[in-house]
Amino acid sequence: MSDLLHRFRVLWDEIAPVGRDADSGGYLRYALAEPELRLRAWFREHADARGMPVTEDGNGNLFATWGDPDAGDAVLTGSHFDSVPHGGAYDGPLGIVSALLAVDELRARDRKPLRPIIVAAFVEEEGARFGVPCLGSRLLTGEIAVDRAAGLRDAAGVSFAEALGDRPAGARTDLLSRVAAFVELHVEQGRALAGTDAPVAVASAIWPHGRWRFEVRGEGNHAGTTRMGDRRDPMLTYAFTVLAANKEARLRDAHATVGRVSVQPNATNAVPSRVTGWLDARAAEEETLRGLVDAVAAKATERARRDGTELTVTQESATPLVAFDGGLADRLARLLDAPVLPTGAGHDAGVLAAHLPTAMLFVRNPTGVSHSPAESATDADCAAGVTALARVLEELACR
Ligand code: HGY
Ligand code: MN
Ligand code: MN
Ligand code: MN
Repeated sequence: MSDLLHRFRVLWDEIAPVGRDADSGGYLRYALAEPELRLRAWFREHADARGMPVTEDGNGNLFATWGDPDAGDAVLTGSHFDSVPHGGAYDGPLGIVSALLAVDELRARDRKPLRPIIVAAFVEEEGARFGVPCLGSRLLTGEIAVDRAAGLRDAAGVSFAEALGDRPAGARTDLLSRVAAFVELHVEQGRALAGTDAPVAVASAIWPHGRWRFEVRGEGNHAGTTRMGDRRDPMLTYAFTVLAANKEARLRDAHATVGRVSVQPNATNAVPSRVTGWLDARAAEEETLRGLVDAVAAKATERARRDGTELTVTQESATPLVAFDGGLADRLARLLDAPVLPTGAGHDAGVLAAHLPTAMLFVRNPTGVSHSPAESATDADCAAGVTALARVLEELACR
């Protein structure tokens, strides 16, 4: 294991500085923008060094193949490079680095792929640049049409199509018709493994979740001359909505987060004309999730009426409950002697699970914190993750 520890550390030291913000220690890796482009170049370089041809599907997803592409349906693995703003180091890249090292492990044991093993780097998994999470995997499955994605714009107004640049036209490839299974390794993003003696777990399910935009319009006005009774202040309706989301989530043992807000005109001495907040809501069951969002929308609507503001609620993305392939999950849990656990975090695996047998491996995160610079994993656990992934790929694809 010490050799693997060393090889993990070498690769990790190469990518860890890329896109890391010196002040926060978090990562600013936006899809198809400079730091993430460097990681994509790193991926190509390391695939080339392993003799793994790299293809791009025109939607920005990268695929590196080990073995004869015509030898049968492939086993797909990998994850994403992009991060949330000031996100952690492991969320995404760990799955890609581990996949490359797992191929190395299998080669070192002189294993030969009976069917091709493809390592994927999916584009825009976090939705931090273009607003739609798992954009790359949803384009691959056809869940999102290429022309709808092409028009998505980032904060600077750059469209996804422009960001793709002169890559081949975003035709939906038929890759998935030639894939037998997908296995994504990912850092665990909660505390389920922290404090246990299990460095690796197998995923059973992903909670249903989605994103809703709450746009509140009121009357912009002067902070100094407008009496409180004369105001139609959208910030009031917004603030109440955040408190209602928090309360309704607690009542249902669900999760509600408003982590992003935009204010017009966003001036200290002006009553806002418009306040937009994005609700990220998640729950163990669909019905609970629907009840949560309906309750928050109803309370926000009532409050808007009182404040004299106009509220528009728009669902921007939805991920239904993902129940991973139970047979595959049990088989891998037995193979690895690993626990099985659900997660509230979305993943490309959650998108692909609707289209092919899919599994996830989680690597222990001692802090249990994610989407933050405090996200963590020890080298030993990461090496254990590589060993587990190699074992799974050997079981599914090698002789
Ligand atoms: O938001 C999520 O759950 C994932 O990390 N993109
Ligand atoms: Mn994430
Ligand atoms: Mn992720
Ligand atoms: Mn993911």
